Amino acid sequence: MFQLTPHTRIRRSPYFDATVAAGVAGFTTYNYMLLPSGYGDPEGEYWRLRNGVSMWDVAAQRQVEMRGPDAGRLARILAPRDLSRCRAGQGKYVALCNHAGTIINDPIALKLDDDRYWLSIAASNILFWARAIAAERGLDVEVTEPDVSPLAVQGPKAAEVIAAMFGDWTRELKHFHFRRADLGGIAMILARSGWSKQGGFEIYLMDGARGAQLWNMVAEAGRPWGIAAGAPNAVERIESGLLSWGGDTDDATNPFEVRLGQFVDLDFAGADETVGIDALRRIRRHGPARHQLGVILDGDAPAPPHPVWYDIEAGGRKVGDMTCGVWSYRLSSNIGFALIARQIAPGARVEVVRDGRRIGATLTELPFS
Ligand code: THG
Repeated sequence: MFQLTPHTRIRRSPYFDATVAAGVAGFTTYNYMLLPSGYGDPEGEYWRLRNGVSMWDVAAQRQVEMRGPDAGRLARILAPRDLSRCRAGQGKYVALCNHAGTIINDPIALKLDDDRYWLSIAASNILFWARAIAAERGLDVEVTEPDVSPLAVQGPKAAEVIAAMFGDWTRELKHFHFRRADLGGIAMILARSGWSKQGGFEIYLMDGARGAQLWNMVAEAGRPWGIAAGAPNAVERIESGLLSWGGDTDDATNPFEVRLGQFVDLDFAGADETVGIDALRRIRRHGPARHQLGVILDGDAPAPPHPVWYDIEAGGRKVGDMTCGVWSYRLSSNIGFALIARQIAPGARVEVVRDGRRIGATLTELPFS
């Protein structure tokens, strides 16, 4: 195998030393930062997330802060979703699009105050995008990347760990809502969110010098529930149908193709100035060309990692792509997502072309379970 060559351009998270001490086995990069990808026991990490509780360094989910009199207006220009009833302390999942209606990121928008928003971004450069749009529209807003680094606590036992740390009020926190909750003199925000469907929280550390301290506090608080280090889990997220922007999308994917239409509003007050709104209205009128389904491959041996898209064929011609794939420990099958011609329906039989071989497969609705 080969190694990732260090470079100062590829940043370390505030939790870097703690993850190394915890035995991190691999990293990927995300927003120009190292993102741990596992600790050497993929199946154990999966079951801990499903049955217990896991802690993840997700500092690479960087924040784009928009601050100033036009912060709300910039949020509205960037996000085709009605945020007018979003309160301070509330977040919403949004599909940022370019002028063609192509998704360029799928962040959580957090409203901290009327004049202060964060976009908690997936891996694309929204700092540059937001600054460019703000300047072109002549807005009075400052766009920065603050010193904020999320640490996720995910799994059915996450609520116990978080209540032990922060108190019982956290049990009532609604999904995507958040509150300032400093602990041990460390500035942080606690949110109910996270990139799994097993329930959980994200602690947004607001002081990069205190990463090891926060990591150790969570590890200590979680000990009674068997907490251990993990990472955003590909198996769980595919079973649960969560989108990975940039992995499951290409340079022509619009929100309606990948099941994000439910998070897109087209006719709210001020929508006419939102980037991409005309294209999105047109796409909704005509219907998207592709849609996203689950795919279950025939055979019962775990497939190798899935570093590229695989062609999906039906009747001998290409009808779409398999954009991700994993061995599902629960379904005992290789499963993944298909981005495929809209005419092809769930239940259809197709062939996935992997390394020159054709593998029979069945399409299904998402999520798998
Ligand atoms: N947490 C934070 N920042 C993030 C992510 C996160 N930035 C990058 C990436 N993840 C953004 N993408 C997603 C994708 C899906 C969800 C959250 C962020 C998600 N979706 C649920 C769903 O689709 O079922 C719920 C959506 C809803 O009901 O509104 O949770 O994880 N800080």
